[in-house]
Amino acid sequence: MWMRGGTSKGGYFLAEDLPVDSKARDAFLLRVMGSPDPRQIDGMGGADPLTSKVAVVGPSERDDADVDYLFLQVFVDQAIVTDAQNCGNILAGIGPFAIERGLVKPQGDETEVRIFMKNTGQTARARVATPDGKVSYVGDARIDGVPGSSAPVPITFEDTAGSSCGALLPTGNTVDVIDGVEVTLIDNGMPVVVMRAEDMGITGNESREQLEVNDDLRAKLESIRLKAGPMMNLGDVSEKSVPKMSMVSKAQAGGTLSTRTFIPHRCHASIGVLGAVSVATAAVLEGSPARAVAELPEGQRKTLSVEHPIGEMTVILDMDDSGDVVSAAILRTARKLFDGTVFTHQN
Ligand code: NQM
Repeated sequence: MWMRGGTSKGGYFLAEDLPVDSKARDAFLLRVMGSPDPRQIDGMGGADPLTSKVAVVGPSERDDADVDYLFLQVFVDQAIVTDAQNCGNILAGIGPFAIERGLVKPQGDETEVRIFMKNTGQTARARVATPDGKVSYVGDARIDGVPGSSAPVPITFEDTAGSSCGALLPTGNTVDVIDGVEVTLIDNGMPVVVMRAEDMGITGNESREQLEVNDDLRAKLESIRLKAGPMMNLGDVSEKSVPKMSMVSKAQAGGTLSTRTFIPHRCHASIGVLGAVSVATAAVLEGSPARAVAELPEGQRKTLSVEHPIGEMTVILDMDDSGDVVSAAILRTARKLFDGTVFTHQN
């Protein structure tokens, strides 16, 4: 099934339909997407990392989950398929897909689907509109980066700290300095290097297109990223799509702060879901580069508006008495686009 999940798009497969051997599976998925090729002309991919994504879904054997979800990023212009990152946007389609495929039975007007995210070993809870016992994609929820409105898919994360790096702050520090730039190396669901835009020589108001042609910036970001990888317990990240690189500045539209994020070699059209959760979490850490530019609301439940090139993403953080983030929630939407057979004509 081809679905839009949040601001991403990709192929959703039942685990049982894919080769068990990961080499064979990856070769199959490269053919499906038409990679490696910058245009992905011989496949389903949309010539953008945000539209070259795959979800593998199956029933879960865990007591705390209904389905298991493995996310795979299929690189556009390299023959790489990686499970080294999770994806919170594609996650938005998992609940609807699981119900459509009969893995979860609809329960009344709204069905909760508990999803075990295999990439990071953590769980998310998604609520899916199921009036009349069927998934509905129609509704009033709007998210920036997607035209029109759809049924809401609220998603809650409770245990995302240290998803890939082993700890929220893998170096134990709120601030590290790499190549002379102050950074927060953080993982609240997605490993992200958070730094001030001005320290990278940009204002933070630039468009995706302007940033993507800034070769000097790209080189500086990649140098920091390759050094950050081992510091974040991610090892050599030269062929990985993490950590993401998020440059923050003061909000420009009344939000909490503004972001421009490389994922990691293309600039994100907006920002990833778990990427935004990690940046929002960095913004509440006293002394961090993100805290310095953020306008934070009061209270233990904080609604943070993370601005990005084409709008904002709202992240709701619940904090405990000591100021630690205990859960995060976001609103996404998803839409079934196509259900059918994909051909690979593989020799
Ligand atoms: O951070 C893009 C996206 C993502 C990932 C990326 C995501 C997340 O927007 O949870 O959703 O950072 O590669 O789909």
